[in-house]
Amino acid sequence: LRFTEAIPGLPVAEISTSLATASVALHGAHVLSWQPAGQAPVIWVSKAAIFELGKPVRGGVPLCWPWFGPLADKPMHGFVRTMVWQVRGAELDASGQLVLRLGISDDASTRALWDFAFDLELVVTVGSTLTIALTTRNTGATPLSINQALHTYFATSDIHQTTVQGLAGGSYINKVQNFAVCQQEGDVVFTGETDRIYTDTTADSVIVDGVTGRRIRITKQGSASTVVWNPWSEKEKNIVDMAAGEHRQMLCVETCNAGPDTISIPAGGVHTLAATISVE
Ligand code: TA6
Repeated sequence: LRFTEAIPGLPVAEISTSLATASVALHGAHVLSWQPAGQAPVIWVSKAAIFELGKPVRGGVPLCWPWFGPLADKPMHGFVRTMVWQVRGAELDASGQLVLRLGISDDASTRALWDFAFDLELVVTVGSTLTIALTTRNTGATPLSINQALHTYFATSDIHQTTVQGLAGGSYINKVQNFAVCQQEGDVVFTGETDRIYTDTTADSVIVDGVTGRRIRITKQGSASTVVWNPWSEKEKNIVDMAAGEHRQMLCVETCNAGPDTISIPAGGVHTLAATISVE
């Protein structure tokens, strides 16, 4: 583990073990890459991504918290993806995985946007699997109500030949159809802009890359909703930090507490949202 600062003010933890390489920016506690030994990169970052203090990064694993999506005149997807997090610890566990702990808690800037006391800790466990666990602790005297997402961008060879298994039979809120509630029949396939909150699902999702045959499994905890997103060719043009045609090589499958899956945390209580990503 070493910290680099290619861009002043934006330190990145670079992790390299016999099991995998990974990088995590302290800005946003943002996982930027993970590559298990012998595998192609699993996480996608745009070639046009902007690395600047206060700006979210297009790709990797942005943390959406304490709300998901837009909220009045406040920052989209909450405010912690653009805060600078503190390193709370880094150690190798018994199986040779590097465990990195980052944290933040409320301060004047967070209170101005959301007037609650909290402590947030992100534990990233880098090995032949990748586990990302975000723990919210209510350090105040009143209950907290949150929505959140591990807004994970995955790399794929060709979105037209990519499917997502594990969501069949479930219902979803279709953001590209005026929030209509729809039913998922069979695997998810991509034929246009896709922006869906699958509600009431705790199941694993498996991304199948039809070109390479690679399967990426996402196992989750503390989550009853999954978001699937691809902006497709038209929306992509309006996203300044995405290059032309890049929607073909990415998709987001997000471990969430989104939509009706809202989490209430009593004073002194704790909730952990976690995803384990493995390659099959
Ligand atoms: O998770 C899907 C989504 O909420 C989409 O609606 C889309 O806007 C995306 O997130 C990206 O949001 P961002 O603020 O990172 O541009």
